[in-house]
Amino acid sequence: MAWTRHVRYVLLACLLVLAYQYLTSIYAPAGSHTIDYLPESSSSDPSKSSLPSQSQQHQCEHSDTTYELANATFVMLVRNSDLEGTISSIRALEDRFNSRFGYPYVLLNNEPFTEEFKRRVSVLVRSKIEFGLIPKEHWSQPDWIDEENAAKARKQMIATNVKYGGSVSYRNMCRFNSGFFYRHELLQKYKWYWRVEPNVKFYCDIHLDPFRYMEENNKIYGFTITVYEISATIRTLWSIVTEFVERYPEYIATDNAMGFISDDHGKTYNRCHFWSNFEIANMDFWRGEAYTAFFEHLDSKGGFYYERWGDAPVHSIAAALFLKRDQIHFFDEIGYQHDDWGHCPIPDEIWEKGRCSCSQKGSFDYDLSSCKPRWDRFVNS
Ligand SMILES: Nc1nc2c(ncn2[C@@H]2O[C@H](COP(=O)(O)OP(=O)(O)OP(=O)(O)O)[C@@H](O)[C@H]2O)c(=O)[nH]1
Ligand SMILES: [Mg+2]
Repeated sequence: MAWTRHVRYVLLACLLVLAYQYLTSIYAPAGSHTIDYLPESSSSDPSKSSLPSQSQQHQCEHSDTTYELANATFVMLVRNSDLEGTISSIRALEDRFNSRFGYPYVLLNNEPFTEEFKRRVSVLVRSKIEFGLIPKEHWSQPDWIDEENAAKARKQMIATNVKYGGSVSYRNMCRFNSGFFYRHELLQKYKWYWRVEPNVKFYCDIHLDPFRYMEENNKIYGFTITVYEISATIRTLWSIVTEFVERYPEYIATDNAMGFISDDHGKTYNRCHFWSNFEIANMDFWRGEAYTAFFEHLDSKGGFYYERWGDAPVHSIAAALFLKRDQIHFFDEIGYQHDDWGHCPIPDEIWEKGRCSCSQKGSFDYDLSSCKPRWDRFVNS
């Protein structure tokens, strides 16, 4: 009868679909990852990508699609006491981006993570999550630092109310983020990272895979917020950078972004830096010859302890000097909040496409403390 033939065809079709899914799951290439639906950046031109249409989503729910993830991970440096803030950041990131992609996480701590911490965080994500301990030598004031001088600087910063001015552990953290995180054994297998802090917010759906975007567009360093550094924390930093530039002119990129961080062709630093609590970047840049020499030069001067150099100006100055200006990328579509300052996309089409929950009027971009207007002038110059 016609209907039994019809049933046979349907069964045969189902069998073929199952066999296909089985074979593709076995032969998926290393580094590729099966996800619920095809992220837009699988198109050859990521700038033209858009959310899959309802019909694509529907179709993809029924047929697995393999998507090649970048060689990338999230990195979080956190304490056991940051548990709730860590959960909140990961939850936001998963909701707005990663539940559709499945990038892994590496969490680092200068003390062993508790079992409770690992359990509460691991349950949040389907992707791989690893917990690492930072070696002591990457997280301590070196012996050759003159403690008397360092203590004097801390005392003075306390007296003048410099944020974290009296803290040695904050200085260890800044030095670690400047010169060591990318050397951690758990990060060796990765090229790209996205730095995430506890208690940050992500306001918009992130449709485009930022890692793939960076890779496919020859970008090295990505940011969302740029601000002025507190002068008291970097008194001698620029003169030491200038010394480096004079000694190693070969590391300075042609067509670099010096014009963004200096208003007088390098004579002085205007204190603009990319806020490093959010960073999407290529770790091979930090691992490379120019930055390695740069970090060693800075570290040898002791300013992480005699002053309070932050990893943000250190990274930003390096990116501005050793990269071509168009290798630095502003992620307008990533609505993001850290403490009191947040970036909300100003262009309506980006804000609407991201279904952003932030107020465009409240965006830090055009605040007096923001360097974004300078960045805009620089890129349009
Ligand atoms: N494991 C560990 N992580 C730390 C320590 N101090 C800071 N961190 C982490 O380092 C990052 C930066 O520290 P924050 O205290 O947020 O510093 P900040 O962003 O300059 O300042 P805030 O405005 O307070 O956020 C965060 O991811 C912290 O969780 C520490 O002593 N141990
Ligand atoms: Mg912070």
